[in-house]
Amino acid sequence: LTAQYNPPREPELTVKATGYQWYWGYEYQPAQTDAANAAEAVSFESYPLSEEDRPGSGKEDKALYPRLLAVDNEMVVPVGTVIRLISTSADVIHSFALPSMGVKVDAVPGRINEYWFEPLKEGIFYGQCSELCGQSHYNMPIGLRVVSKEQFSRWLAAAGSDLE
Ligand SMILES: [Cu+2]
Repeated sequence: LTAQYNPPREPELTVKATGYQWYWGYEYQPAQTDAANAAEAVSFESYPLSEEDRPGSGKEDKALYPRLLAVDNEMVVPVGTVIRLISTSADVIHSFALPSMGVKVDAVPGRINEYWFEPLKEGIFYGQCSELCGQSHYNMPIGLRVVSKEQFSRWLAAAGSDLE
């Protein structure tokens, strides 16, 4: 079990996913070894995409942005990178489940759970809260956007100012 848990390489990026009733908050923690990125952590909230927001956000394509899965701000990560995912909750127990990445980790208030994954191709992937957490349990999706490393650096640099 210990061998299964250990990541294959040192994680290059740590993202904290916090469950709230009923949305997710993401916080990017710069790698300690990477002085250039150490400036500031980026954090933002990710809400389910409402029907009214589809046209304004350019997310009208329901094949790419499906009902009950699409979000306003995706969690963005670079392809081919070992990502440490840490998860907790600010209220009740949620669970961060992203089947295409083999990720399912409980988000428990007062605890930090840790997992890792490595996306191997670019694209958009979806997951859902997998712990019954109240009225809108069904509607707090997880949207993951996997981009090239170069796109990711640009996104991260812009995110600090754009998303706050
Ligand atoms: Cu939940």
